[in-house]
Parts: sequence; structure tokens; C-alpha cells
Amino acid sequence: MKLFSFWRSLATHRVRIALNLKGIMPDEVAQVDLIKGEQRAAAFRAVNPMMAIPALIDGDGPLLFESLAIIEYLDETHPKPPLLPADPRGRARVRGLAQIVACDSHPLIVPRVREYLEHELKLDEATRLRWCRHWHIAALTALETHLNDSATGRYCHGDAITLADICLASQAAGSQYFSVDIAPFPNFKRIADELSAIDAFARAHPLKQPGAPGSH
Ligand SMILES: N[C@@H](CCC(=O)N[C@@H](CS)C(=O)NCC(=O)O)C(=O)O
Repeated sequence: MKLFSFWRSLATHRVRIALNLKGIMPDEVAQVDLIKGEQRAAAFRAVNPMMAIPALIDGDGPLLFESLAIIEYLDETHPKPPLLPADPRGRARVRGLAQIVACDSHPLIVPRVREYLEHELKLDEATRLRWCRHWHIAALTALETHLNDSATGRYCHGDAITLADICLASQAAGSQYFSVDIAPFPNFKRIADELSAIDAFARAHPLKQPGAPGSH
């Protein structure tokens, strides 16, 4: 198994958590340096035409792409522990929470968007940060409202870890990138704190990866 990764990538952070929860160790982790723009190099474009990570090759392939699709693939091929509830309504809630992070919020703050704001629209750094914080906080606000529900337990959905918790952890890491205080979102913060104490989550954190500032 080969994972295309970079320490700072929040989408890859999600996949790393799922791999850890499933007890899967990729044979190879290929670094795609997003700061240097390696995602746009011809060699990687041939791997993933979206020029984004994560990407995963399991055995003979084909290439797996998009974090949520990869995580559901891992869940289907390695069912224990399950990352989705058994009931359709529960699965819909968990996928909905996950998609607020991975589909509604995160795509607005990825490097290609920030670089477009900078180079094409000529927005200065403070304005670009304002953009990122705005969309990040919009998702935090929606998540907090959804989590204020009897379906929430120790984690986002009951007392078992699900795909929604994986996405919540990546949103929490993003809060650090943009210096967003999560204290005004107490359900979100409580769950983020719980998750950060779990080994599979702690080991997957961006700042624990090779190349990250302060990592070894
Ligand atoms: N929706 C995708 C997002 C993939 C994505 O945009 N990944 C970022 C890193 S977190 C990336 O590689 N961006 C490259 C760029 O924006 O140029 C997923 O969840 O996998």
C-alpha cells in the first residue's frame, strides 16, 4: 500500500487517522510537498489529475482518491472497527457531519484556492486569512449546532468513533492553522479534546509527520 501524503494536508490527516484506527501501516508514504507545489508537477498530475492529496494505491490499484472515498474503501475492506453506524439514519448523520468539513469548508481553504486569491485576485495576506477564517468558522458554527443533539454522545455520533470524528479532528487541526479559537464551540471542543488523547488520532496529527515544523 502506498500513500501520497504531506504533513500539512488536512485531507491526508483524515486518511492517516482511518489507517491508524484500522491498524493498517502503508508500505510506502510518498511525500508530495504542497509548499513547493509538487502536486502540480507532471509526475504527480499523472497520478491524480486533481493535483491534490491524499491518494492511495492498494496493491495492484486502481488509484484511490478523495479522502472520504478512501476512508469508506478502508472501512469496507477492513470492517473493524466500523467507522459508520449500522442504521441508515445514523450513517446519513455521520456522513452529513463529515461532509460539512470535507465538502463545504475545507475545499475553500486549500492551497489552490488560496493561491488563486493571491495571484489572480491580488488579495493581500490579511484578506486571504479573513477568507479562510470566515469559511472555517461557518463550518464550526454548523457543526456545533448539529452536535447539540441527543444523537451526540462521547463522540460526534454516540459513543463509538466514526467518520464524523475523523473529520472533526481535521477541522480542529485547521483551527490551529488559522488561529481560530474553538472555545465558543463547546461540543466541538469537548470532542476534539477527547479525540486528541486517542493514540490513532495523536499519531496522525499534522505536526507529528515528517517534515512538519518541530518534528523529527
Ligand atoms: N476533497 C479532497 C481535497 C483534496 C485536497 O484539496 N487536498 C489538498 C491538501 S489538504 C491538496 O492537495 N491541495 C493541493 C492544492 O490545493 O494545490 C479530499 O477530501 O481528499
